[in-house]
Amino acid sequence: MHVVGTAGHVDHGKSSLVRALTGTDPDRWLEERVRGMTLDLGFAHLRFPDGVEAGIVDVPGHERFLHNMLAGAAGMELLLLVVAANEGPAAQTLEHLAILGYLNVRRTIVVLSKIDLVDTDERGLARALVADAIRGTVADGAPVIGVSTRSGEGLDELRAAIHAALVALPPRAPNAPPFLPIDRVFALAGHGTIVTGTLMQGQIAIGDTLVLQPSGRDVRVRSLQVFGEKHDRVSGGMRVAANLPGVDVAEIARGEVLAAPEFRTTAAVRVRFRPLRGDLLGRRTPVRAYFGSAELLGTLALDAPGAAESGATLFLRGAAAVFPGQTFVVRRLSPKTLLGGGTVAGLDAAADDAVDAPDVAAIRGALSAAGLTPKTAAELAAAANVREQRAAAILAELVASGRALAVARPVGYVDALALDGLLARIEAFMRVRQHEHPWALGVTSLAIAREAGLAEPLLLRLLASLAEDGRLAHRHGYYATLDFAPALTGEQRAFFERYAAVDPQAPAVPASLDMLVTEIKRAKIAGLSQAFDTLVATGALVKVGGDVYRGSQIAEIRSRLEAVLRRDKQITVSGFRDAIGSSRKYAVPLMEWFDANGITLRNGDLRVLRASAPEAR
Ligand SMILES: Nc1nc2c(ncn2[C@@H]2O[C@H](COP(=O)(O)OP(=O)(O)OP(=O)(O)O)[C@@H](O)[C@H]2O)c(=O)[nH]1
Ligand SMILES: [Mg+2]
Repeated sequence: MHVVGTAGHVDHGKSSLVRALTGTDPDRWLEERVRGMTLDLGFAHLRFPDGVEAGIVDVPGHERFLHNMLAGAAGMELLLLVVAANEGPAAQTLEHLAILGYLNVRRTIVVLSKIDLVDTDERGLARALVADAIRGTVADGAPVIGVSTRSGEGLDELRAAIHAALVALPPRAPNAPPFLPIDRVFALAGHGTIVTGTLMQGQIAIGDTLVLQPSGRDVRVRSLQVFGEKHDRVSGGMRVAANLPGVDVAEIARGEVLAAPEFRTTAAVRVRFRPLRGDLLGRRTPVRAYFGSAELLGTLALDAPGAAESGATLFLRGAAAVFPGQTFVVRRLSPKTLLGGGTVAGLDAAADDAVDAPDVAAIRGALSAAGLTPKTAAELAAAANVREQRAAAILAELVASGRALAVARPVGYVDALALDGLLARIEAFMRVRQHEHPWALGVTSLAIAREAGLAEPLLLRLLASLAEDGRLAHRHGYYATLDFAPALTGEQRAFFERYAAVDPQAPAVPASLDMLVTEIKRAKIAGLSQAFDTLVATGALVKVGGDVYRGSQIAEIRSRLEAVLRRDKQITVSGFRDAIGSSRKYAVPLMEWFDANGITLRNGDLRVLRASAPEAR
């Protein structure tokens, strides 16, 4: 048996399709039926006359419920990507595709839904848009079938395609130890606790003793069902309901695993990781990781940041059960964008043993108790009742594995998770500010300190550590998220085009700073002075004494200056003035600016080129 999953944008007709294929409404909650929207995973049983069968997992399309979609996505083998013919691919069509590209999907069928709402021309357009959207994704090359649940058009063709795909899917590792991520827990009167999930591998039989992980609790399987039918034995790919006597419903939650005793839990997972985009991840990134039906907080430590694929260690906040080859995805803490995914390579035994050692646990406890206040190795040694030399060695290892961070001035250590929490709050704040003031260079440490409720000197030490680790950007005294680049509004750009543009008749003549300041005040355009600072910081405008040049003017003036210096070896101010076709009024401050910026060296009335002059931009 195999698991078929739906995916696609909100309202594109996923649940209607499951209903049309199986007769079961996957929207099992009253609220879902009232709102006409899927909030959580739904399940249905698909059966063919010849005995071929599958479980269908229906997911919510709304981005607010993406965590629920993720809890169901890991089990999917055959994907029904639902795209409404009248709307075409939309945001969550693409997001779901990106997520599923990291998981276990083996085959895809694209369902062009609501086909009754479009005419022949629009069908052609919808097909072209779909072909474009799936190129290079897990759905590349998938058949596209137009379907209407209203008229029934295309349903037979879709059933036949699903049947053919199911028959061709390979079985799921029947001899591997069983591993069942739990996605639902409920109590059944007279039976006790029932857990349900997709059995990812192996087999379970009545009477088996399994372990609930990560709690480590032993449980005996009293009875098994697959879509309401009793089974003595179930195997990989089935949607399983297991009755676990002696366990209270309140003791189990989605995200836990019902697994064979072979599985150990670990807080450090070695993985092969493929980033969605290489440029957004530093060496260490706090993440939400999705394994099976679980959402786990942790830190992703990349061996090779920037590489298309890299070994990595995922340090989890708590221990989890995983198996080698298991797929996963990670999202950023805030905003929760997809960062990438991969497969489990193994458990990081070395890191795990370190966690288990009592003196390491004591140091970590002392770190965690200190929250965001950096502590020295000596302070932590005293708090943990550990020799200082041993504390220093443990701290070095915790820093190397991303579980603690070192801060400077004075040297101290902070718990990585406390800092992750702070970073998530800071990032959320920066994103709001960057959205409101896209022209600004970023946010000041003072504003962040106020937002975070921390003293600025402490915050500056923490920010420096975060910036050094490549987890936020620190440029020109401002802090920003890594992906942020300031951009002026059209109105602001028009202003500077008007008041600071190069005069083509007099290319070496600048605008006056006084004039600009007056005009900035007069214009009453929002954010204009910040936009000016941004242009100066990024080199688009250059302040030279009381004058403002365009960056391109300075580059041109510099190349003329260097041409003369290469020819004559030296230059006077009047020689410079003539070379650039300007007046003495501008030439003197310009020469001083070139001195100050390490390009020329003054020797009496003469200037020479510095051997160490920086590269021209
Ligand atoms: N005309 C037409 N409408 C359809 C068809 N299929 C679904 N709809 C309508 O589209 C709306 C959304 O359908 P759902 O099946 O709830 O969509 P969904 O993809 O499950 O939505 P979420 O689970 O919230 O992401 C409902 O009003 C359906 O009646 C179809 O084939 N034709
Ligand atoms: Mg739905």
